[in-house]
Amino acid sequence: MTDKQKEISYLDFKKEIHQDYYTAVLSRECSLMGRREVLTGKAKFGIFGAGKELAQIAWAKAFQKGDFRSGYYRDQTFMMALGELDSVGFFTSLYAVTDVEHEPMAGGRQMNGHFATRSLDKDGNWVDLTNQYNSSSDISPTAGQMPRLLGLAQASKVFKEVKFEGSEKFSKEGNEVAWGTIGNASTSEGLFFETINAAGVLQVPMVISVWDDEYGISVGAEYQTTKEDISEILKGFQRDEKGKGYDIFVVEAWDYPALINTFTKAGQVAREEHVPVMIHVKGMTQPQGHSTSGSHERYKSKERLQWEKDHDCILKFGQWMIEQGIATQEELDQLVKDAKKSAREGKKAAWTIYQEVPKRLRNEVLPILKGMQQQGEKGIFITNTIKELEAVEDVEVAHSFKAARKALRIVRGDDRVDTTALKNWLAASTAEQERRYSSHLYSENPSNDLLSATPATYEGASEVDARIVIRDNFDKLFEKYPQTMVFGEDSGKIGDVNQGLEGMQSKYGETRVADAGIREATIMGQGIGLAMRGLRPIAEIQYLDYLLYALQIMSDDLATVHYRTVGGQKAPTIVRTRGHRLEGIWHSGSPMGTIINSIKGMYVLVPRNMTKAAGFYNKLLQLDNPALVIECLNGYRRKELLPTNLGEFTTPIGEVEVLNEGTDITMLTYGSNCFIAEAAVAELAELGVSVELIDAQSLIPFDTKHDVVVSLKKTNTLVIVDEDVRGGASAFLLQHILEDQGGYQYLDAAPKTVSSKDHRPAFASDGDYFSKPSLDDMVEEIYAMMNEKDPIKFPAL
Ligand SMILES: Cc1ncc(C[n+]2csc(CCOP(=O)(O)OP(=O)(O)O)c2C)c(N)n1
Ligand SMILES: [Mg+2]
Repeated sequence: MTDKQKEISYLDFKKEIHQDYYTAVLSRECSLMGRREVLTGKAKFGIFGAGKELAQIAWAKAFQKGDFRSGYYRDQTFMMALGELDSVGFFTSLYAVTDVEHEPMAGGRQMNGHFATRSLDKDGNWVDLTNQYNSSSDISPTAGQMPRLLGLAQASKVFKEVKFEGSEKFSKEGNEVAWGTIGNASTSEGLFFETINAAGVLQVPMVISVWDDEYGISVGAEYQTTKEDISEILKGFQRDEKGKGYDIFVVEAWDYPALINTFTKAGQVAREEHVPVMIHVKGMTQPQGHSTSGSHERYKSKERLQWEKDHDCILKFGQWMIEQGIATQEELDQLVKDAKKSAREGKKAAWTIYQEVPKRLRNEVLPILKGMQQQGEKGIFITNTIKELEAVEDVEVAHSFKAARKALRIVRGDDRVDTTALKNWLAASTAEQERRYSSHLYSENPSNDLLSATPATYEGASEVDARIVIRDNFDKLFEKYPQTMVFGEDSGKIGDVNQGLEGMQSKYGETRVADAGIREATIMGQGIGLAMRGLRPIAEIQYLDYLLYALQIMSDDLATVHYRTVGGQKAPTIVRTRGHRLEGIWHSGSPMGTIINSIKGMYVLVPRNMTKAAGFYNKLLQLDNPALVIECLNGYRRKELLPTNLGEFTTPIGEVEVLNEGTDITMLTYGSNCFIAEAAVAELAELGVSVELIDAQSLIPFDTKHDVVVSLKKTNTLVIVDEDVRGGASAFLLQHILEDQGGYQYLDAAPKTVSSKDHRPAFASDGDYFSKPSLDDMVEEIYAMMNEKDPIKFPAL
């Protein structure tokens, strides 16, 4: 290298460090200003990354395009260092701007500090993820980012083997690293330990950094972590002669060169060797305390507060730059000045953006209200409402709505006040808000036609044990879609506990058909992370009752991902499980109400047989929404005809099926109950009752064509039979039928739900008989309803 070249490279080196200092200070200034915005009432709540800047600058240097982040609310500096967040974006998120052009992370749906990049374009199609920095969308529950991180990392391993049309958008030969961050206190969560163990077993390219500031809000390390030291206690995970494991690094939060070395090394190990790495960053601080609710002076000692001041990573970084002759104090002062200016300008620009919608709406509604004020006798009474709306300083959208709705109530009954314009305004503006706050709960991709279906064909078909239908259908799916894979407890070697995957592992390999440890939450996390990187995972949960272990992550992460990013990310994970009419407290197969009410955003499908189930899998792989499919555990040995168009036929989603036509009463049920109900229907026929039996098939979405009400128009009587507790799925179905379908208009008797006892079902056949609705219960309940209608024709039993 010539002297000139050396000089240039030294200048570049210096420039880069100056830039790093600037970014760290910009991030800090945003935090400080952000806190003030909350305290002065312009923003609702703020949580910031102050005291954790420097490690994130180092991390960003090791983070490559195609890599994924799964982190938490302290990572603003990292996002800034990558160029994924500027001061305007920081403040649009703080103010909760809903326009994704200006707040691309969450469109104002999440509180600030919940970072994301966009994996989908405006039409919902994947962008090239290998050509951008990727941050999976954060969630607030502590350690909730961990299960997804596992899946994001595993995807790289899968892409080393799996290729398909379009897969080059997701991975370059599996070369990507998934980087996680977590606070020291959050490592106390089970999800953290479950993920750490699973990643060690799977040996995936995952780097997990612990940002250790010795606190979790006010609770110190002595209450959080054994020996108060997470890397110390995880030493057993370190790789050594006894086996594969982790590399574990410890580094101080203010040591710039050491941080850069550590993150670079960690990235190399994970990327090149597919060995997971943990980086314990010690000595982080919280100069502003935990969040805008409360101050840390309340719970930190004077000594600790002083220590945090002295060990502030930006202060120490600046001192180091001066000591090394990399910057003068004047240069640092200038960088601080520039950063402050950018933060201030960003804040101002963001506030202007934020105010656009509320101001526009107020400007629209005020003239309408003023017009009404002049009319009739009551118009004048809206004067105060108008004045109040005019007087609001930091106007919000709701102010205009409240005024408009109040005005309509005030002028009610006065025909001389023309309310047409106001009502039109309300209708149009409500639709606008609907898009702003309620879009993208489900995929809005126009190609998602849920109701179209290809029927199963049966020329020359023979009867088989129903598990064969499932198995042979999966075989076709794995052949047809190289991006599909399945994993779960006992799913691999033995082909699941009911052999619906028999032989699949030997045919498609251990990567695509895999056994997993007993760890439902991270099985779900694998499903989420893999799906976010373009694969089509089928995450298998062995029995429905154990879904509860994964329900939190399903509810908080999987079901919300599309909604919380306003369509910017998706995870079309298929969750496969088996349940319905099982026996016992923890093998009930029935907690449906708990499930459906916590995973809105996913489809919940309850096929009564294996052909229906297979048809759902076939359908789901044509769609891009996550779904839960609950197969009937007692259905695998039933006989079913083996369709000849395996992998092709589909079950429509959101459509009920009439299993028996009748005229006296409509009986709605689903899953394994269909078979008991069919027997009940046969016996009721002998008693002179004609039952129309309907299989719901799909709980979310339920009966989108409103076929149940068509049946009610004929029978005028409704009974819902459910194996769940009272107020569970039966209440959900009843509300749909009565409210959404207006079913109450056609009833000439009170609708009835037949459900289980409130306790968990007791064990064995007798426990089942006395806990869940039996055939006898169904027959008697329905007969009693008929008796009430016509005691002569149906004399009391
Ligand atoms: C499951 C869950 N429990 C509680 C909270 C409330 N909470 C938010 S942050 C936090 C402390 C986290 O501390 P730590 O992991 O050390 O991160 P730090 O804020 O110190 O960076 C708590 C208890 C939460 N968000 N989620
Ligand atoms: Mg902490």
